[in-house]
Amino acid sequence: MRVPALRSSPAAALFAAALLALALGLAARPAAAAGEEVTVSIDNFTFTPAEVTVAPGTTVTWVNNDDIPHTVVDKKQAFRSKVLDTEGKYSFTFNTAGDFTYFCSLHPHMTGKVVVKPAG
Ligand SMILES: [Cu+2]
Repeated sequence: MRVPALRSSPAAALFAAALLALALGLAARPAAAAGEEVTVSIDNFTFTPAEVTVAPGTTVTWVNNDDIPHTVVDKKQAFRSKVLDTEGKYSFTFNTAGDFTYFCSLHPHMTGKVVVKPAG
C-alpha cells in the first residue's frame, strides 16, 4: 500500500534542511556589515535597542515612535539630530570605529550607544 505522505517526504526533508541552513547562516552573521542599515526605535522614553554594534560604513536610523518629541545627540557631538516629532527620522552613517554614547537633549536620562567595530 502506498502512503501519499511518504512520497513527499524527501522534498520535505530537503525543505527542512534548507530552512536549517538558512537559520544557521543568519545566526552566524556578524554585526551589520559595511553599507548596511540599522534602525533604532524611540518609544516610551527609550532607545531600542539601547546598544547596537555595527561595522564601519553602517547607517543607523532612529525613528521616533513615541507620541512626544525626542532628539538624538552624541555626547562628543559627532552627530546631532533636530527635534524629531512622532514618526520623525534621523540617520547617521558611522564611518569611524569607536563607541558613540548618545542621549536625548530633551530628556537627558534617555541614553543609547552605538559601537562601531570592523566585522570579524
Ligand atoms: Cu526625549
